[in-house]
Amino acid sequence: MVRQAAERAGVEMELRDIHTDQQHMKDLLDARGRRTVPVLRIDKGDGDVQWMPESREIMAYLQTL
Ligand SMILES: N[C@@H](CCC(=O)N[C@@H](CS)C(=O)NCC(=O)O)C(=O)O
Repeated sequence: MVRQAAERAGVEMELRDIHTDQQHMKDLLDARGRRTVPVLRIDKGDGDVQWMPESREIMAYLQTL
């Protein structure tokens, strides 16, 4: 659903699969302490990175871009 919302919003994003990439799994666990997905990793470009969980919240955010 999140991927479809991103496509509808015309937002390009890198897809990271924690089940096929152990580094992505580690990054998620380091950031969130849990492996629940989806999580949107927002790189603000100034060194600040936000990890946004919850598909509904992510989809709402994508619509603001
Ligand atoms: N309320 C969350 C539910 C997320 C959720 O249940 N994710 C599942 C996969 S669809 C998951 O990551 N389960 C494994 C776990 O929580 O460790 C959302 O809508 O994003």
